[in-house]
Amino acid sequence: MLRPSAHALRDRRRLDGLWRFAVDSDGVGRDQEWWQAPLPGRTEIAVPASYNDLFADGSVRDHVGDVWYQTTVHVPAAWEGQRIVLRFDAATHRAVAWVGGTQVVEHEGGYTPFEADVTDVVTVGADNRITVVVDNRLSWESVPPGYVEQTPAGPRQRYYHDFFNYSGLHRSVWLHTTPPAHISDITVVTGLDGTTGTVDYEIETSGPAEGLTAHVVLRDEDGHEVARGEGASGTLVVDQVHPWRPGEGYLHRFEAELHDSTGSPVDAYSLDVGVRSVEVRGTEFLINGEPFYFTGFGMHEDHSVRGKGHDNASMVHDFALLDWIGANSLRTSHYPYAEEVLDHADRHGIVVIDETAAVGMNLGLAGGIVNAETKPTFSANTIGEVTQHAHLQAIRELVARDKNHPSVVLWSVANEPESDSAGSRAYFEPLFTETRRLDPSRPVGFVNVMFAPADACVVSDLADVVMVNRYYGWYVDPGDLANAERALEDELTAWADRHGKPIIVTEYGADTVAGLHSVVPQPWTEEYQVAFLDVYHRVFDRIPAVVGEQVWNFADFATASGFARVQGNKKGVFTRERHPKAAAFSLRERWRDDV
Ligand code: GCB
Repeated sequence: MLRPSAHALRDRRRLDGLWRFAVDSDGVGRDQEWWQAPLPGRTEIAVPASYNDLFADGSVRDHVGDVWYQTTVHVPAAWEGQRIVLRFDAATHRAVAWVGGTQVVEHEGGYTPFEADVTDVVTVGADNRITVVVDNRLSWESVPPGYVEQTPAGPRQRYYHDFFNYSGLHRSVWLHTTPPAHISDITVVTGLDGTTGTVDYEIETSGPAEGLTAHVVLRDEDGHEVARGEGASGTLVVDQVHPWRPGEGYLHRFEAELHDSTGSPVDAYSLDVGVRSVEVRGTEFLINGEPFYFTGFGMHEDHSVRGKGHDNASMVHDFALLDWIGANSLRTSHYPYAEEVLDHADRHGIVVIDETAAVGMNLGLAGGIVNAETKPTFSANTIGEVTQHAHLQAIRELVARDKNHPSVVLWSVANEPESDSAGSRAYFEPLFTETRRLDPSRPVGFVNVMFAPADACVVSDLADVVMVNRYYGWYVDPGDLANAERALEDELTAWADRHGKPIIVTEYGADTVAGLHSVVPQPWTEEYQVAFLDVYHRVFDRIPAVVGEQVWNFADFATASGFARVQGNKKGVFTRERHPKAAAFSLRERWRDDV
């Protein structure tokens, strides 16, 4: 599915702004067919944004179930004869949309785009009403999983992951056109051999595309043509190529056109392409054939007021802070981020570990802490076959969306699932196979939890890279950094010895309330966070198989309520407002050569 584009043959309208909004507290909107008329009430909402924190109302923040969005859009008369598409960049966690009285699409999964061909449904040259219902419930069949508990005070959403269940239309909504015969998908896979770059491409077309031929041109950043080709697939070869590399997001422009038999273009689509290679060799992670060491963070799409709503100003600022601190990478913990984030990473040479929304698949853990759960994680009544299908679909949609981003170097199929049981192996094996089938060009991994060390984990051998989250000195031996250092070194050494793969420590961190201090490092103080990270860094520097360090977390973030959370998770190196804690300065010294 290609993103909306605007040029002589295509057009697009972003439908962001203020929409009508109704919280369906009684769950009656579907029966009463709320899409048939203006929504009840006079509430307005900003799109994109999570709805939870926009109103000074706890019942909206913690609402479980449907909310409704509605807007009216004028479809230009000039769009007559074009294929008209309604697209949602994301709706968390599932949605149904109508144009006027006609249902046009439904979608499951909160962080990937979906669209509907509405050519025959919209009235061109007139106003059209669009209504969307968004359901935020998590179940054993959703990714991520959860369940709704009926309590005496009403339904409560329970889940096992450690971030707030922000919901709604988090990203842009679009109405756009393509010609009837059009380019429907493009896949590029790049390679680099010495100074020669290759771009394998494949173009899919839809509609009455008979007799049409595809023509492609590759241009460098100055607009000079460096290669051209003809046909729906092929390989472009570029001598003396300027590669994409970490820290320098050099991009080529791949321009595809469909021509009719007279040679006139009937459709065109362009993509930014970074020519680079990725390979795991022994315990090394190679980008362009050179060993790469990841520095950076597990992040969250999380800001005050707008929650998980994408916003370019905040994104630019977050990337400026990554640059300031010397981070060269990030993990999209724990769900696919807005595509704008990947575009930005592409352009700025930030390396991305791209993760699905499969988090909280471990009933022994809840909200980051050990959970006295008696239910098994993988079973017919909890995470089972239906979840696995949803998970496979989530992987397909993630790879389809992000396959062309040079910044993405590694797929993460899940964060901290149970991985030491026969059930976990049976659950995960098909997911790895499918990810590799969809994209043989990138390594695949998952993020291992502390309960499944090197000799107990039965999933890690399926992965190309070992990714581990560890909290010695926090959840284990809190306050005791001397023992934490020993235990961490022992464990990482065991991983290196047993698996012989590159190790990326994708989480390590300590909750820190900005402004709390102590002379002797004590948990929750800024001094402790600095000392804690120092211990980990000493250990990483002693183990050659460790090829990456991503601190948990970039910034403080909202979570469900819990006695171990102080208005959210405080492991940020920046506060939620993006003010630096002391650790930000010590990381900057470690990660930047010039400080
Ligand atoms: C983890 C999880 C992350 C939590 C973190 C914590 O292992 O992957 O989502 O937020 O621990 O702070 O507990």
